Amino acid sequence: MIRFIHAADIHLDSLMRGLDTKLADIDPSVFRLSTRKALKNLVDWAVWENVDFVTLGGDNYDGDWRDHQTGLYFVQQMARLGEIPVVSITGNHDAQSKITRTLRLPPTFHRLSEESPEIYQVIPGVRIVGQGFKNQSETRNLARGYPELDGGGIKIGLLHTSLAGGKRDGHDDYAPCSLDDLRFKHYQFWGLGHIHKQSWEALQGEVPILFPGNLQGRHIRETGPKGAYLIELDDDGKLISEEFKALDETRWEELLVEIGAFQSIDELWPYCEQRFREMAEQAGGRVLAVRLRIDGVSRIHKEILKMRSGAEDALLAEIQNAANMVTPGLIWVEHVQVSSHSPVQIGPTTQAMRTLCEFIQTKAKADNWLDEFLDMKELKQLRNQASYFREADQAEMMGLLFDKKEIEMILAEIPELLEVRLNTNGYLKSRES
Ligand SMILES: [Mn+2]
Repeated sequence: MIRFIHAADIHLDSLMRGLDTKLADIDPSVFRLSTRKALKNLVDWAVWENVDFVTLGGDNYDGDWRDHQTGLYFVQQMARLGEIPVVSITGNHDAQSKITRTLRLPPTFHRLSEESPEIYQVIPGVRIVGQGFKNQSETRNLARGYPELDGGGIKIGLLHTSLAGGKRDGHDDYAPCSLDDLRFKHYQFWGLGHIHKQSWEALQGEVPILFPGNLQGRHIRETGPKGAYLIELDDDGKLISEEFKALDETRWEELLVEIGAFQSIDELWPYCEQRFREMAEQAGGRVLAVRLRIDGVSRIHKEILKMRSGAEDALLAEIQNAANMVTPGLIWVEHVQVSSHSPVQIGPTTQAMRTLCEFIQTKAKADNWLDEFLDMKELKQLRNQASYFREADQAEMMGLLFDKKEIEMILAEIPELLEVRLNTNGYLKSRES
């Protein structure tokens, strides 16, 4: 039996975007350092479990190191693994051509070739096959070049890929391949990287193919627990067990608050408190970044809008206040999105705006104009320019403007913005009374 941990997309020292944690009274460095802490948690787990080896599916780094500290931290953690070997490949973020600084790694750390698929015997009876990215934009099907291996023993494939199907979850289409490309190599396990959402592409009764997801969520599109998998294979390479362990230090979550049943806005705050309490319990003491969405048809909708119409966002403050009451210093309310409505008996202006609102939301979601927009060559040119940003987080923020879900969210907020501004000017009020 062999036991190993597969992780990917560590993105060490990735900067988190838009950290405005003043209201939450949380030191932003808690978030900034969390990719480091998550890596430390991974190493602690591997040592505790005394695994046979660790595999890393690419994007160990978020980009070129700002200075040697990033590399020093990585090497230090690899050294803490002691005798446990590590086999790693490069991905688009840490492609060979991107990283300009180097540091010597422990002899137990092996980085597979970027030139061609390399076969590496990590421990007796176990061979790992993989090829890293030489350049960021790897559009070839790398998997196709992986060899079918003769002889006994366990064979594990490592690959950084978007699989088939083009852009997936907002990730670029790199080293595409089909599941069959992987299956037909007749390995016993495939450890992938690149897609930040964890998923088993194949599991029961098949060759297991795993995206472990990234090790640490870095923004609101990377919600929920993040971590790695402990895999046990028997001597024939058959999967005995798989265990996910959350290794993230901070966590991003979305919280939907339905206000339909509320008669008074005063009921909203204790309700939020209760929901925050549940979230904090599930997060096991981690610091949370929460994006809250208020939805439903309710009389309190107008009051909610009024609270955010001033120079300061009183709504955000009151919701942050609810979070602080149950979990001081643990929850940062990252954003409050309002998609609720007032009940119907309101005047023609509001009715017209609701029609507009529905139009925008339906179009944003139902039509494929967004896909067509995102597919335009002009936009692709802009997108390529984003990769020239020296700072990875700037490139990432730019990248979000090419993210379908993010655009949908921005569009969905237009009616709310209109309504807030009309309310501020007293326009709706005078027309309705
Ligand atoms: Mn990647």
